[in-house]
Amino acid sequence: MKEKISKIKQNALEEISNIQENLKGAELENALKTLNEIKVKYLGKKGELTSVLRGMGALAPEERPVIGSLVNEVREEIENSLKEKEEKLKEAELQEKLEKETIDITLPGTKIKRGSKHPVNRVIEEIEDLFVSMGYDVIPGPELETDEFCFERLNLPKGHPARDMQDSFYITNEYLLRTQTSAVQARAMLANKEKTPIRMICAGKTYRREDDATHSHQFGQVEGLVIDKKERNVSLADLKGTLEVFVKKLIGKNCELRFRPSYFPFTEPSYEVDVSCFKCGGKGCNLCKHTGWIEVLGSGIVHPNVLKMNGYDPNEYGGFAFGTGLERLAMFKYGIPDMRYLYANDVRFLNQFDRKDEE
Ligand code: 2NM
Repeated sequence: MKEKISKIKQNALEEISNIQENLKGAELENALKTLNEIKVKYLGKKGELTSVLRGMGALAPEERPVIGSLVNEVREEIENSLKEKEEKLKEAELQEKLEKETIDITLPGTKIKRGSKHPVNRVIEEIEDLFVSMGYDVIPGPELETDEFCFERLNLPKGHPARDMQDSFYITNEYLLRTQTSAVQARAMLANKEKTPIRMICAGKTYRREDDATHSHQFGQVEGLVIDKKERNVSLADLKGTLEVFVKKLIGKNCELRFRPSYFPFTEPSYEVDVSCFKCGGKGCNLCKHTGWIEVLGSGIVHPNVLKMNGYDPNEYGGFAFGTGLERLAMFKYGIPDMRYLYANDVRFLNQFDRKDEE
């Protein structure tokens, strides 16, 4: 019996070592196949070593454990030898692959298509960067607002024409889509509880019930607010200087600003701000309707009622505010002739605003 087992071992190991290692292609494949056949021949269910175990019943009881452990030893040796050979053959297989599969790195790559930032979002980011550089905070707020923050606390009491149901998207009697981002400023003032200074801007989507060639039911707004103690003298001069920096950064260094008296419910006095026409330089053209000026901003000194209603004593605190529409700024900045391009989501339009200037 022992002899038979040692013969099996000798044969198996010999057959395994007979398999060459530096093979290629079909020969390599055949060698792997042969290796598997050897495994089945000796170690398989009907294999030679297995049949020795089966025949153990005929042995004397005291011989069984001796033969059993010998068979196990031999099985382990054959398994190890198989494994070693298999690793060598696999290694040869990999080597062959590496030699065959060369990559030509001089071929042109596949270009990955990337999206582009929407021009309105570009304008928002430019404005936010500018104001952050002047010490302002960028404050977000909800698009679904309450009547209280959108109107009441901004000095637009019930019955004011701006609150007309025809002009706003009311969800319930209390909730509506914000018609202006100033609602966020009211929230910020109330949350700060007379802490100063407040220097903030808020940019985002606003909604009104109108839709024609120059109005969309959804539009972008940015508004700014500065509040400080009275003795720090935040004045119209500061408002003027701030808006000059703002407009010159967005529209061009060489433009001039003009402040015209106007009316807003949340500021007193109020001003509309015009910029000298950047198309004709102020001579008069179709863009400025032959006036030489283009309206770009609304602004003013924060109304005492607004301060009072949002937790700041108007005898002790004061400041300025301003606001503007983002679509018009984007149109001016990029020379976009029709506002509707901004909403059409036509990739031929949007692709023109790729990220080249950011890289
Ligand atoms: C504008 C024009 C003038 C404004 C006022 C306020 C606040 F919070 F102080 F009441 N925020 N924004 C304001 C003032 C906005 O947009 C044309």
